[in-house]
Amino acid sequence: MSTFRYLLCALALLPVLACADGGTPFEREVIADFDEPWALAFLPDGRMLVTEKKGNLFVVSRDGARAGPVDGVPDVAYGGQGGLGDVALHPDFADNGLVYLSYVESGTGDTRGAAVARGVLDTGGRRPALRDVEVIWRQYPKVLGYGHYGHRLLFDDEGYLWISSGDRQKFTPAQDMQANLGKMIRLHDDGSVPADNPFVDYLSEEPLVDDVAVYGEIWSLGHRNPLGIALDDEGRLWEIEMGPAGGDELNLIQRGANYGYPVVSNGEHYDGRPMPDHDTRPEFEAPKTWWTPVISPGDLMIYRGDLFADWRGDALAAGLSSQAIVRIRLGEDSAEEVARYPMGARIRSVVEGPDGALWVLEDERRSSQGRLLRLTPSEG
Ligand SMILES: [Ca+2]
Ligand SMILES: [Ca+2]
Repeated sequence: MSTFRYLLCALALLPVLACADGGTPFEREVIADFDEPWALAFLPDGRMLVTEKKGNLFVVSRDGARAGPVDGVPDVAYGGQGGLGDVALHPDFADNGLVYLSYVESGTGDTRGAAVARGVLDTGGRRPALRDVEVIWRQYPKVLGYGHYGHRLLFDDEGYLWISSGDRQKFTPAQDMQANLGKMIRLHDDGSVPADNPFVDYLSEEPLVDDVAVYGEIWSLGHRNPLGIALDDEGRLWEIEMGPAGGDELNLIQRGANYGYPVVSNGEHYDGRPMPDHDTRPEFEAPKTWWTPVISPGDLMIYRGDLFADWRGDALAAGLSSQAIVRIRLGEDSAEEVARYPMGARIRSVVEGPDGALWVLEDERRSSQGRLLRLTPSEG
């Protein structure tokens, strides 16, 4: 920051955004408007796939021009926190064209649950399309309600598909090995269960419900609403989840670990009843950092680029209620918020582009649609 700008900031003569940090504030470029955008993924040719919660998928070019909506996207059950969710490319997308989508589907009697489908993206026709769409995973059981689907997607460096599965606001399923709610899920790319998952040999003491066994899918349990997952340079998986009243968590995901919800949380119940804190039950894996008041994380990424060189290895959380991007320094066994950048809008997602810029989805703005922004370091 220049001395001149520092003085203006110190005297509060500049908008807070320009003074958000002693390091690098942003230049913002508005790329396009979207209706409740939820997720963004870059194609190898530099275009993007953008999802809108109501069920539309678009192919978007660098200047904001869009093709679509893409045909063949599954019907989604839109409402509350649910609809079309995340989008991810298969690690071999350049060869197989496979695109993965998470979304909410209806069940019997107004129940709902998240699902993950994949299909081959065809951008050769007049209108882009997904072909050969197949569902490869479903939340189990489907329950009433419209919240806490989680359903972020991530492929790791070994080609495994990770799905963050929320507790559907039902609390106890997060500790129930007969449900895949409130869990981190690890699968092969076709949805089958890797033989080295921690609970493949789990023996239930209770009879199976509906003859469905989901233990094998589970990598970790005791999560509430995990809305962001990201890999660091060492291949470690970090996860960010919304706490109840207080207690948003950033967790380092360990094989077979239990993250405690709803037995413990550093937040409390919304009705004011206390929920024991993590330090009362050391057998549960504690968060590496946590927030009260909450930031309401919508997504998580770890920066690897050159544009914001000082940030390499730091995590960035998209903040919904906090209307901010939160920068978190990750340590070997710790994490710490080091900066918070006010954005003036609920931030649903932050993604690093191939150019090293931050591509940001606003969830919504006052009485208007969400936007796609591109952030670069400001001069000076
Ligand atoms: Ca926890
Ligand atoms: Ca508590």
